[in-house]
Amino acid sequence: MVEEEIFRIVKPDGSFDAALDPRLPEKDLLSLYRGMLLVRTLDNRMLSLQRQGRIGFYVPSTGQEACQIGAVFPLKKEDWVFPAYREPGAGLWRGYPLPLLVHSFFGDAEDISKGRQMPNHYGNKDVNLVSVSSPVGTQISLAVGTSWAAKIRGERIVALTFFGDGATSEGDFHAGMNFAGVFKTPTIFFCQNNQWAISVPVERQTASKTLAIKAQAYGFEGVRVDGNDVLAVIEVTSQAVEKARAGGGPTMIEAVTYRMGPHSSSDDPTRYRPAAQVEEWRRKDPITRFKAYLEKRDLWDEIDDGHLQKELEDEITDAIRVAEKTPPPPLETVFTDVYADMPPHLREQMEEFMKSGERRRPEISDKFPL
Ligand SMILES: Cc1ncc(C[n+]2csc(CCOP(=O)(O)OP(=O)(O)O)c2C)c(N)n1
Ligand SMILES: [Mg+2]
Repeated sequence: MVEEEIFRIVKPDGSFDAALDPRLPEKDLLSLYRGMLLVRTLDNRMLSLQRQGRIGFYVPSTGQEACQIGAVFPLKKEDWVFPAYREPGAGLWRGYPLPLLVHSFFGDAEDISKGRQMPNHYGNKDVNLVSVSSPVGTQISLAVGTSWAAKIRGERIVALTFFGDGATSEGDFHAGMNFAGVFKTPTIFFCQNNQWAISVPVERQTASKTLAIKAQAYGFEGVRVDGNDVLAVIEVTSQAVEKARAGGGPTMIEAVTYRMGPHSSSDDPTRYRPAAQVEEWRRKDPITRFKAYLEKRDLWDEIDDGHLQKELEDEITDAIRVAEKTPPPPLETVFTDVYADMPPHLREQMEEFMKSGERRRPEISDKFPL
């Protein structure tokens, strides 16, 4: 494939190229739709919770559902995923339980990281989802290292890392790509080119014609795919995964997509991007496109859609209700999980902290009703 071409199976109106359609089983198609709609629904609910002051911060991924789910669809349980911060769907698809993910947004006592992480920094070792990386691009070299270790050990696993268009300007991206090319590591570099790095457009990231073309310089294949076409994302990622598993080395995938919402709950994109561009991409929405595809294949209709939307809303409401009733993590957890046997100086600090912490706790819980 020529690097500048964008691989696509389903067009925005749901019509599709029958010769390219992978004809996935109906069960998988419906799960994919459910998975994408769950992320979209979760985004809407979490952003409104943040606006009501019930959670501190949120990073929406509206518009990028096909990327995050399509990219992990071909992976096996034992493969590794190194996310950036806009991939809750990748975790959910791999089996991160929704209630547990919601606990992480609240940073409460049931949160896997016991509220120690920054908000929105989920991760779950049960599903080989490494913790979110917000220093841009640092996850890339970690994925390369993990896949190199797997290769040395003779394990047939791959590591897939997500990163954005902005991350391609970071040193970690170039170091990781170079190392992967030289050592032929089983790494999938999944770049979500969502056109923006906060307020910086992709044109200011590179003078290269595309992002995928950069792989050539490192001696391996780079492909461009329509990141709003979940079937196309699955197809190119499956090929990359198969190649990596068979010892063929890394692939870079540039998924061309769009961040439909703000960068985070702290951002107002209307200050830097034209409304016409947002509108143009709204017409390419990955969820409406996939829904139209399912309808064209007589697998879905408005009644099914109504039922599913209600079911997802209810599931999220239940998770929020439970999380809001969950207390904050116990104060002493600040000190635990570092040493198997706590050294005396730390124990001393913990006891002192517990005394002062007890005094401050009512004030904290007044501000943030948990
Ligand atoms: C090393 C580093 N520099 C700057 C930032 C601030 N920052 C956070 S996200 C971001 C934009 C990243 O854009 P991109 O890689 O395109 O990912 P996107 O947010 O679009 O998904 C920036 C500059 C950071 N977190 N880390
Ligand atoms: Mg970006």
